[in-house]
Amino acid sequence: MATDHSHSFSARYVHTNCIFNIFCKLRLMLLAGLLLLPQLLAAQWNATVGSESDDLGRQGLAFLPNEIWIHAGDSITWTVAAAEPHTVTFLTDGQIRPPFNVGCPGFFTGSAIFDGSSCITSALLFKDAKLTVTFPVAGNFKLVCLLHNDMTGIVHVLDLSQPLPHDQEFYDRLAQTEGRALLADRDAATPKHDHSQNGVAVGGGEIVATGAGSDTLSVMRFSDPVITVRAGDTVEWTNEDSITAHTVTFGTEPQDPVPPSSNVTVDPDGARHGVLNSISDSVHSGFLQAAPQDRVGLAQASAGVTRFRVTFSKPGIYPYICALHDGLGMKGKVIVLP
Ligand SMILES: [Cu+2]
Repeated sequence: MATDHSHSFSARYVHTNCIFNIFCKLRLMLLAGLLLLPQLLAAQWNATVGSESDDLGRQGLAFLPNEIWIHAGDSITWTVAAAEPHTVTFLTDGQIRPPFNVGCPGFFTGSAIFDGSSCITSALLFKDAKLTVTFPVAGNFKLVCLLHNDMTGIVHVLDLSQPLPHDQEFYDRLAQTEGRALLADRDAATPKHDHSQNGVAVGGGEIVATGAGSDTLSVMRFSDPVITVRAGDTVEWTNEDSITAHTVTFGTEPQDPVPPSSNVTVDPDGARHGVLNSISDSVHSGFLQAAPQDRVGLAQASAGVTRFRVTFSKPGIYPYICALHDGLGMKGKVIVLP
């Protein structure tokens, strides 16, 4: 008992003394610094999501840069840089890909930690929205967007003993170059399978393979935004984008854009078909979208519906939109002459 008492007395004495001793104070600060060192060493990286042309018509669906090397304990902040929304998502290996509005399930807002053991995702992030992810353990982690199938990247998280190949400045430059290169791809918006006299391509796109996954360019435009036909003619729209869904919507926009409106029938070749008898009529194609690519071990996907036809029985001017991308300027007009 006596020893204990004297020990605590002497510790208190030393501690009290320490407050007035400048060297002792420095030693305490050094100790505190050493304890905080791992946090001080952890770096904060920045990356962008998406790129776009000035008129918003070309959207680069990509993580920019597409691949990044960091240390365990570091964080990356992804900021959306385009009008098309995206998610920042890390699923676990073998996890079934969930719909974007379900999350994985649920969503993280602001920040998240990913160590490969349980998934994390943001909700849809619109322009300037961010998600910061901290990676506490080493590993190579696949990054995906739940809205766009072929928009993937990789984060390489290295042990602290490993050197990092690049700095933030390098990634900033790479993000710019990758984003611009994707938008500059000119052949993506050229209609390739226009077999109809009154054909309009609905968007266009290209998937670009990178060492870390894939970037996608989607052109959110109708190839001939104004087309002139005669009463009784049929116009045919074809979605030529590799992954992005579009619609052709005349009149009132439906609540649910996925199915076609009830006045749409199916032609023998699988194309959807509507008839407009007046400029005040409504007709909606529903989602026009390519079938997803098949993969070994998964059920074959059925053929996608990419084509929509509308027959115009009366003269007039018929404006229409893509219900998903009219905000990006995806609008058109059919002028029907007598
Ligand atoms: Cu669209």
